[in-house]
Amino acid sequence: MEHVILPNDNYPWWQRYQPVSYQLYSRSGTPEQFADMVRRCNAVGVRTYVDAVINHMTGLGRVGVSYGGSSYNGDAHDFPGVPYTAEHFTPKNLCPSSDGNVNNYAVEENVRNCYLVGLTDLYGALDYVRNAVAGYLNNLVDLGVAGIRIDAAKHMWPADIANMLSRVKDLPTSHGFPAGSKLFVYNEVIDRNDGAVTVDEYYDTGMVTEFRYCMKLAWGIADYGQLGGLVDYGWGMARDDRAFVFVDNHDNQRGHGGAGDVITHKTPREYKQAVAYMTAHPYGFAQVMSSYYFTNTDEGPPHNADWSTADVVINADGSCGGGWVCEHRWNVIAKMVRFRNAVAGTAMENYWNNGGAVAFSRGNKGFFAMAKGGSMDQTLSTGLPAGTYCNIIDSCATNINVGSDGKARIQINNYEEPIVAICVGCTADSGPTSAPCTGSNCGVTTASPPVDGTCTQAPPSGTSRTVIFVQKATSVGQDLFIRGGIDHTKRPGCVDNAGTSACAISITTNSLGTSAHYDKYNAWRVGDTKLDWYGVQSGQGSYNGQASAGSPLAWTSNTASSSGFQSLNKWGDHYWMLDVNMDCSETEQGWFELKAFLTNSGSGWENDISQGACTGTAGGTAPYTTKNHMVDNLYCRPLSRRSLHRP
Ligand code: LAG
Ligand code: CA
Repeated sequence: MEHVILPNDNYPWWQRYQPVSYQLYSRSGTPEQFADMVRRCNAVGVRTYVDAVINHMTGLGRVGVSYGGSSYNGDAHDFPGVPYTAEHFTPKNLCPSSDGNVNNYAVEENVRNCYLVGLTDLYGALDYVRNAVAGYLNNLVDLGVAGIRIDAAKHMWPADIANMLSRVKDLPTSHGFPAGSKLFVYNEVIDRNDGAVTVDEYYDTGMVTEFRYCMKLAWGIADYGQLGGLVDYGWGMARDDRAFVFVDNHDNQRGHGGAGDVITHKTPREYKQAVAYMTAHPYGFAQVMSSYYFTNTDEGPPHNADWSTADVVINADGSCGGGWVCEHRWNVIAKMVRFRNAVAGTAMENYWNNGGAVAFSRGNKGFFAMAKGGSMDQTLSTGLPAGTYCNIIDSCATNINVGSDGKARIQINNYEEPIVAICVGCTADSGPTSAPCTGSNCGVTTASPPVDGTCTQAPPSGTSRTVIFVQKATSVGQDLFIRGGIDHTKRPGCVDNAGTSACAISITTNSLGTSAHYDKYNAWRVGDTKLDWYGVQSGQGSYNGQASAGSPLAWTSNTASSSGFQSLNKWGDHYWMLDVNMDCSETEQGWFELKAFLTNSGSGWENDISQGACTGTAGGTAPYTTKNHMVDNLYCRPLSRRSLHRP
């Protein structure tokens, strides 16, 4: 959103927390650039979450013109870019503090009706304000944003938030969200059992930040003996399915809100242990922080000469440069996110802690151990089936053998990364495939937030973007589909039902565009969750009453001026295209079959195919022969078949 511009303070990071309008201009770019980023991220399974500042506008005394041209005047309560005028701000008589500012956290009305650090407080009880905020959120939803953090939610009345959210539409299926998905919401509430406002008041409006967790974790990393008490409901910590947890955030890592007793990237060795423990531990929905380096606590992000935010520099080794820390790319952190996804939905068991080292299992799916001093040697119960596992933290350089009694000798000898994480199905560079997110929980409903991992919005690991072109010069009005999967004779459990057949392959379709040219494609790809042999799927979208006949293709061209232009089409007109994320684990070692299907006085099924062996550098031998097209999905190749060919 547009925010104040403060050259005299060297454009501090907290400019952003003084909104001027809901136009998406900021130091980071334009609305068009934002929309483009979200679209491209969604296309590769990366979701976008927006920090929504809806409790207030600018501070008193702030006057100027913002990035999108909107003027602002805090003292006059004048924000024509929305527009908001004085009557849209909380009436003075509702705030019990003498100077009008929040200054007594023991009194609810003080916290919620007064001005937080002098920021002009929006009157969320008004229909007009609720509608303006919902308009902003609906614009984000239209652009494909998956969720929001509600800044300063503690300073808003839960009923006002609930009303605003009730006006927000479901997430668009055109961006790959399952029908009925809701905006993911987490409420920022700093609660240490030290005031009138508590986290449980926000359970109906989404998840809620759990700042006690930052402290408890920091204490535990300093003294492993305390890790066992990480979650302390006696201290009022949020319910497991509502807690939004993190090691540090943008405020408390630099001494702003919720600071004190927090570990940050400035002590990397401790930070890795803290993030590892958080991601291994089942409590809450975990957020991984990604920062920029700073010395001054007001300092903004790396910037260009005009103070606009600088691009992130990615070094040859995958780390970040240009002033960006990119904790999420650190080895331990990236690997532990995989571990968390691999063990999602399991409980913590076999907990062991000797004060200097800690270990536990996650159901029968994973086992985690960590040694404060850098070394340990202990035989422990892992909860895992017997077998040989490898430590994903050291990229499988070391093996761990679990005996038939479930026990294993756990040795750590690594000062910088003193961690062992093993999980069923995990290899050096991949975790097992988790189930794709289906149903209304994927976007996170405010009523029942999801468990991360089981419901990550990104395609699960093992999912690959797959684009299929079929060349066919069709007649006007004809539509082309593909059907496919695995031959019924090759697998048990194959039935004529996409939802249950073991021969159908899970897909999520990607948008190719929103212009009228793609109306049919967009209508038919709704609910198309399988590449299968059986025609229209139950629940699949229809176009003007016309049912789909498989997975829809869109007519494309390589001519830039054509309405069907697609940059991936390198060949010409009439290259019908499908763009999906495919669950590789359901292919035959990366192979799958398909055939085209032409409707509207078309011939139906494409003729049988007699396909020779693939040649060229990517060539491989199909697992069986078929009368259909046999496709070798290079990105779905398992390690054993990947060799040097993986593009
Ligand atoms: C939050 N959570 O409730 C944010 O996480 C936190 O970063 C925001 O404060 C705060 N709420 C308001 O959105 C940040 C800085 C403040 C800054 C404020 C507004 O931590 O330091 O206040 O954003 O930009 C600044 C000055 C104050 C001044 C105020 C208003 O530091 O001295 O009174 O602006 O002009
Ligand atoms: Ca308020």
